[in-house]
Amino acid sequence: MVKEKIAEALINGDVEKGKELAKQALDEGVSAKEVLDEGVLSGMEVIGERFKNFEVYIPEVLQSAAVMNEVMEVLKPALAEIEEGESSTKGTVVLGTVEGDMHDIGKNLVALMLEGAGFKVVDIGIDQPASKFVEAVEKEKPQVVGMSALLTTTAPKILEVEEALKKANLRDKVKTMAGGAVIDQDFVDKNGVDAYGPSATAAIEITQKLVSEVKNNAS
Ligand code: B1M
Repeated sequence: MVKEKIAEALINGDVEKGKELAKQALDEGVSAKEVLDEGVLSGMEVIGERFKNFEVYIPEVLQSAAVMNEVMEVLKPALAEIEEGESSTKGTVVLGTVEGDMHDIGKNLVALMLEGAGFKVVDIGIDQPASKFVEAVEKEKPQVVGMSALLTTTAPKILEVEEALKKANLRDKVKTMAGGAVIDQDFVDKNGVDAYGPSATAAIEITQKLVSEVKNNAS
């Protein structure tokens, strides 16, 4: 019940209610993951649908995103605890939203979950051209490069990152992962990306696997 109410608060853009309910849920023993999946993300799904159908507009979407960020602040310590317990292999991930794309809610969630799981996340931000991904890889020497894209028009930018990494002779030193509303398994299979991240929680296990592969190749 409290999870549905959190989704409702998110849909209504009610920050205070969202925070209060998230605290209540944790106090009642609801897991942070359940609050995330069945409260926050299901609320965001409804907003996404309404945005698509022109039932709500940019200000409402941003208000819901603000509720989501505040609720995530409440959940953060509990999420970090869960994930730390589950993680074993650590590594570095360079993460960004590709050029032309301003969406960062999903990327931030991925960063939060990966950090909680013990990975070092170098978040290069939104609207990042391929050259910035390359620079970050040269500087940070990550095992994984994560790319987020939410628009049909920006998904091809993922290929530009792949090409730029090849040109800089870095592609065989890293594994790549892509996610976001317009990305699916078929897209990554056809475009030479190493892995598809369907969700922030799935991204943890996938990153774990990719880091292990890179470390095994190096040894
Ligand atoms: Co935008 N937008 N938006 N938008 N927006 C979508 C993506 C859209 C699908 C809505 C729709 O029409 N149905 C549509 C894209 C259509 C398309 O191209 N196929 C769209 C559009 C058209 C636009 C604009 C062009 C609208 C306009 O101005 N006319 C414009 C573009 C701006 C730009 O980027 N250049 C725009 C603007 C905006 C806002 C600014 C209002 C806002 C973004 C705010 C922000 O991010 N700070 C916004 C939002 C919020 C959305 C929707 C409603 C929600 C996206 C979101 O945050 N979801 C979205 C509709 C939708 O996705 N159904 C929509 C919640 C988030 C937790 O999910 O990002 O999918 P998501 O991330 C998930 C997974 O995908 C995964 O993990 C996350 C958590 O589980 N994941 C990864 C994501 N990245 C990953 C990376 C990984 C692994 C997993 O590894 C690296």
